[in-house]
Amino acid sequence: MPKQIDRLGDPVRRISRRAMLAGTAGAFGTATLPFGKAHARQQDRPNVPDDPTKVQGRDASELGTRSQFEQVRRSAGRSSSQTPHQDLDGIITPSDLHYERHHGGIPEIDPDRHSLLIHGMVERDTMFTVADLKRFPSRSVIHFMECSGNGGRSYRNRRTEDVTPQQVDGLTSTSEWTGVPLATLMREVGVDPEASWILAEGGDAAVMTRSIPMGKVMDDALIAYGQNGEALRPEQGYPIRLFLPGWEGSASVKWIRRIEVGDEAFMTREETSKYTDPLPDGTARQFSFTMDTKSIITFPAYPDTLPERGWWEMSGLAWSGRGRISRVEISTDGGQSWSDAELQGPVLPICHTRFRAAFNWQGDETVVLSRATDETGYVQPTLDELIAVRGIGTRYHHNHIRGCRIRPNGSTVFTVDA
Ligand SMILES: Nc1nc2c(c(=O)[nH]1)N[C@H]1C(S)=C(S)[C@@H](COP(=O)(O)O)O[C@H]1N2
Ligand SMILES: [Mo]
Repeated sequence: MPKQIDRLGDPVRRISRRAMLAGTAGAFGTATLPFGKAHARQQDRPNVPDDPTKVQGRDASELGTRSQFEQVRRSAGRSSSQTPHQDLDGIITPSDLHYERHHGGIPEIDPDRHSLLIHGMVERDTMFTVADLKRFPSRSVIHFMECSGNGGRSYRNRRTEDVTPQQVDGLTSTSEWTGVPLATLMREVGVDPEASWILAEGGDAAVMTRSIPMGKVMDDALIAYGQNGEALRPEQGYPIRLFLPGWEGSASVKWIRRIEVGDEAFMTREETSKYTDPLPDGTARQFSFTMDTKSIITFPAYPDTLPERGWWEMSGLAWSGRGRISRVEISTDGGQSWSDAELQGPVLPICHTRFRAAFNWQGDETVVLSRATDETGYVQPTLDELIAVRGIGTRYHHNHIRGCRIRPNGSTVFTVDA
């Protein structure tokens, strides 16, 4: 096996044979690495004992922390923050790195004073406290959630760019969500058989409101209070949020406080002025809830530099709002030919799925791309194919093929084109 992939998927921390023979490999690899990954530069690395077996280790503690060598961070603006996909393995996003998007800031909510009112076309208008909700049979599911604005900067601007996977596509994350199925609550309040939509309202300063069709409500909508085994983070909607598997993040109303049941869509500002896609023919795509199949390459990606030719292992994430990922293909010639990547288990429906593929970089200018297919047969489109049907005016649902250009000196830049 070529030496570059002897530490699979993590060539950054690879200890080179040359360095080992010369005795220059430190405890964390060679001094020439890392390439902008989330590891402190060699010179400002924390001090550790030369031989950890000769000193008593640190005591137990009430709250764990990451190794001081792991400097993973969201990239945060005022109203959103992005998951550092280039620094993560597997499929679960640590809760403190789950992306955030909020229109009115993160409210401070006392769970003992928070409740969910369900009213309208129901037999019994009912107010549920958070404690009431936790008495119902719970359900845990592992799903991605993605903001429909994710990837927008690569739709409007097709130049190759110095942007990381986090900066382009960091508005998607995967968690285990625990809560009570909304269908259970609907049966509890006696929903009118004629009802066809609900209005979901958040308890934040934005008072975010979205209309959700009854089919989704009764299918797999969740009133979630748990995230990755603990309470929701405040950023994710503490103490309760709506969670709609596979649908654009904006419909999963956080800090949910009210559900009104009706027989038509409520036409809130979030589905008229926003979250609606203008099409080239002057019409608009409204209630475009489902997140289409997409994949991103997380290694190699800007600012990675491949220090030498030979075998490298590409890695990335693929997901679909319609079900399981069935196939990911990679191209190393800008999309002229494709070959299957390996899907790394678990491969769950409506969930980030890790893929890997070895490729032999010969030192030429090379464009690597990934293309995902889901179990319904939907194939991730090229940017040209997407623009042909959606036009350039749309601000949402940018799931086109993307990847990176590797230059002859090994440096990389983001690209959507050959
Ligand atoms: N109450 C409320 N819910 C909200 C929002 C908001 O601003 N207020 N933002 C929405 C948007 S646009 C997205 S993409 C998701 C983001 O969820 P997250 O912050 O848990 O990742 O929440 C949605 N739910
Ligand atoms: Mo969003």
